[in-house]
Amino acid sequence: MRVLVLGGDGYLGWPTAMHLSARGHEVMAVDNYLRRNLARETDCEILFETPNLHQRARLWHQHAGREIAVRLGDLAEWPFIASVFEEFRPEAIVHYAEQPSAPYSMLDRSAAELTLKNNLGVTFNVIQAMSELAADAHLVKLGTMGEYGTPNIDIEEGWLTVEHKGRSQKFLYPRAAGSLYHTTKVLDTDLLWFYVRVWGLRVTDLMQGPVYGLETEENAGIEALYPCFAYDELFGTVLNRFIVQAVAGYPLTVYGKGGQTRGYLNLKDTLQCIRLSIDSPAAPGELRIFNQFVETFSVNDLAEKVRASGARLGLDVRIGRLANPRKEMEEHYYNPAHTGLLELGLEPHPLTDEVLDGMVALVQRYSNRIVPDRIFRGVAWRK
Ligand code: USQ
Repeated sequence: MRVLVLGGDGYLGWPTAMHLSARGHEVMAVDNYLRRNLARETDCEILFETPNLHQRARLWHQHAGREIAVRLGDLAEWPFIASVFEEFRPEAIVHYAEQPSAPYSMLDRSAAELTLKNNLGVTFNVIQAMSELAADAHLVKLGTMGEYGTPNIDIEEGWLTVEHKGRSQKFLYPRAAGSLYHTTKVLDTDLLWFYVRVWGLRVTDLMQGPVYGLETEENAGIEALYPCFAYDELFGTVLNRFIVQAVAGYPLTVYGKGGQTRGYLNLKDTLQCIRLSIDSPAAPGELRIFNQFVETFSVNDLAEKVRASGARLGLDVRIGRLANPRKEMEEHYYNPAHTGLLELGLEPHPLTDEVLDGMVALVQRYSNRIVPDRIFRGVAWRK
């Protein structure tokens, strides 16, 4: 299949491009380096050297004998996205092309505006480009488990049937996001649902939890093909951050009471979920929603696991307790359904001791690159 990977330079985008290419899809990766530029502007550079997309595509070709086409430009600009769709005529589109950080979206007014305009603007343009130039293509859109928030009832997979005064109707499950970033994903879902209803688009919206990990089948042992692994407060996800903190001897930055529970998954499982979604597309006029995670953990669970892993590897890991810079529930009920992707064939990689020790040991090899100043700044959810 011809698969467009939008946001193909990112933590998930580049591994996805390689994974789909390795499985015989014709892949074009598109990016405008927004994520790289924001990291540079905010002094949040990542742990590994990541060559630019053209260089990585060349390395991939040398390594795997397969081509990944690369286009650089801003998908929020109509002439650019239209030229990409006209040239490539995608059969599937994987849409990661969004500002992905909750703390960045809460940094200040201009960061919030960038997040809102970029995320909604790109999703809108993707919808328009599909309708005009790739009407039968299937969109695989990355949403987030954070769209649901932490309600005091079970979270269903995207939809909820409501009984009211003797009648019933299926609605999008209620959303209550905890940051502006997460709210843009709620707005994306609403936009997609509208155009699915009126134009019959085919869409899979993946409600993904925080991802951890580094190595995949395609990049194992090749640093230049590693994803952009962030450990700073703005762009790093919590487990990746804790691993780096453990190696740096920095007390683990548990926010508040640490009972915040989320659904986590290994980067390898993100790749499987995307591939499985592409291989069995949504029908025309269907908004299919999957909850994309493998296991739930609280922040305290993760901190304990990293402390134990450190002990096995000779590191003395301390757990710190910080006043929570975010506005979120620190003790709450959390029971989300996640059967859809398992039914499609997902074979989960759980967070075993061996997997965690492997990640810690890998980061230990690069410990001299860690800049402790990047670990915590306290970007607060204030008014
Ligand atoms: N947390 C800490 N200490 C830290 C960092 C985070 O206690 O040093 C806590 C946060 O307060 C939160 C939880 O860990 O309760 C997860 O935080 P995170 O930074 O790993 O995840 P989040 O900001 O929600 O965003 C990440 C990705 C985002 C994705 C989302 C999935 O950056 O792109 O959509 O995970 S989810 O969390 O399910 O919404």
